[in-house]
Formats: sequence, C-alpha cells, structure tokens
Amino acid sequence: MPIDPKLPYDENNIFAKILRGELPCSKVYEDDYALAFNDIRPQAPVHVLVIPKAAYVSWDDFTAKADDAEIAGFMRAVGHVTRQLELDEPGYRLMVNMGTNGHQEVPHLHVHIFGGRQFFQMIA
Ligand code: D5M
Repeated sequence: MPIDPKLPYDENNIFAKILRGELPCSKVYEDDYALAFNDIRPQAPVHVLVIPKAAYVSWDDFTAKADDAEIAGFMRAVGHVTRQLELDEPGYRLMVNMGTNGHQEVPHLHVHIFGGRQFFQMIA
C-alpha cells in the first residue's frame, strides 16, 4: 500500500530497522550520508536502493528539510554507487516514488537504481 507522505517519520519502518542493524540487507555501499543495498524484489538485473542515513520520509521531506551537505552527500553517494557498479555505459535508470500517487511503499526516502538491461520509454 502506498504511504501517506504527510505522516511523521515512522522509526519502525523497514529501512530504519536496516539502518539500525536490526534487519539484514545485502549492502552495496555505505558512507556518512547514505546506505545502498540490493532491492529484495528486483525488477532488473541490477536493482539497488540508496537511502539517506538521516530520517526523511520522502523526497519532498528530504529536499525541504535536509541541509546542503546532506543533499550533496546523498547525491554523490548515488553517483558513487552507479560508478562502483559500472553502470555508466550503456546507462541506467534512477527512480524515486513519492507519496500516494507515486506509489511509495516504504516511508524512508529511497532512490531506486535500475541497470543491466534496456528500459522502456516510460514506467506506467
Ligand atoms: O519501493 C520500496 C522497495 O523496497 C521495493 O522495491 C521493495 C523494497 N524492499 C522492501 N523491503 C526491503 C528489504 N527488507 N530489503 C530490501 N528491499 C526492500 P517503493 O518506492 O517504496 O515502492
């Protein structure tokens, strides 16, 4: 079910538990700002999620409240992961689902990285 992005941050969401080490993940990358791990329901040969270390419900929450260092650190981490996975050539797709219409299911901001195959022009 999609989440209501206006609700306060839920400290017990799945990604918060992964960040606290209470649930396992298949880690791809970690630094001060971000953690990247393989998606449990992959929709491409490469499907990695990158999440900020700090508690942000959504893209909207993050871009409204995070300071510039957090935003830069997080964006650089996404770039680091795509290069680490050697996805730059022939390319990849980034996706952020936001709120109910975006069908966001986990209420902690996450960027999806898809790679390893060619994608269609749009995701419905
Ligand atoms: O996508 C939420 C994504 O989170 C979806 O692709 C499954 C993934 N997911 C859910 N639980 C886990 C765990 N425990 N590990 C890894 N990946 C997980 P959304 O954009 O919110 O629709």
